[in-house]
Amino acid sequence: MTRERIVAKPRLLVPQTAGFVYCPGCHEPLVAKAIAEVLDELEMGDSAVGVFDIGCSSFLLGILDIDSVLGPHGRPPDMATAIKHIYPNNVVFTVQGDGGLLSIGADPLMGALARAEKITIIMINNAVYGTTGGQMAPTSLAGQKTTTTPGGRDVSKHGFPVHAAEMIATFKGTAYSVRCAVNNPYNYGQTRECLKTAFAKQMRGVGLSFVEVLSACPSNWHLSPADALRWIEEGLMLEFPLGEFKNVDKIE
Ligand SMILES: Cc1ncc(C[n+]2csc(CCOP(=O)(O)OP(=O)(O)O)c2C)c(N)n1
Ligand code: SF4
Ligand SMILES: [Mg+2]
Repeated sequence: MTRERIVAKPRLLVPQTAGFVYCPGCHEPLVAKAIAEVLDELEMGDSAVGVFDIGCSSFLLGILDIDSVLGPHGRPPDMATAIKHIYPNNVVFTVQGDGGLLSIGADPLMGALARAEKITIIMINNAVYGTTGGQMAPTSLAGQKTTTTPGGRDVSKHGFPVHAAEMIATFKGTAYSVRCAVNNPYNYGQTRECLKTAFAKQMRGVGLSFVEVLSACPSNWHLSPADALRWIEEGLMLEFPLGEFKNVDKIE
């Protein structure tokens, strides 16, 4: 009987011999795996450049086996812009947290959107500042307890959650804007398809592409990995519905 290998470690993932840096139940490694699989499938591993932000996405530097650089907090869209202008034939993407992209990095994001840069921005929406201990992020839900909102996010004082994928879709220079999740095999597969589309829009020079991924942070949600998985569906997805908010092949 011949045996066919149907599952293997993605080629572009670096073996974590010294231990794994992500917390148990974190979804960011799944996003890394999806990126690695898609780049390999598209044969873009040698030409991809990842620009990672300060935050838990900085761990991707040692996880994805591609050319990559770490930006000052919030600045990856500026760095990706520069890299893309110098190397227009390479696929250039950022991976950033919701804090990094939408609060300290709001200015670089706005600039890249306004200029319609041909880059891909991937945002991990875990509804907190994960790395620094679970402070309120722009995406924290109304009523969500965080270290800076111990009584729960009070929208009359702290404002409302920011819907990045919907907002980015309103920019003329955006070719593609989508919200995904990796909480079950079906959604993981969809995320892979979204990443493929986002990279394709960039390489066809259509415009900026954006992929938001809902991602569990069990450590700062103070939930077990299993309960965190449930809260993705019962909490986050109610505020942040999955779906495509823009998908065009030409910007006119
Ligand atoms: C200029 C600057 N300001 C603040 C910090 C502290 N800091 C590091 S990571 C972080 C927040 C990260 O949250 P997010 O971007 O949501 O990423 P996550 O860790 O949740 O993946 C902050 C405020 C910093 N490193 N540099
Ligand atoms: S702090 Fe949260 S986002 Fe960061 S590695 Fe741990 S679970 Fe993941
Ligand atoms: Mg975050």
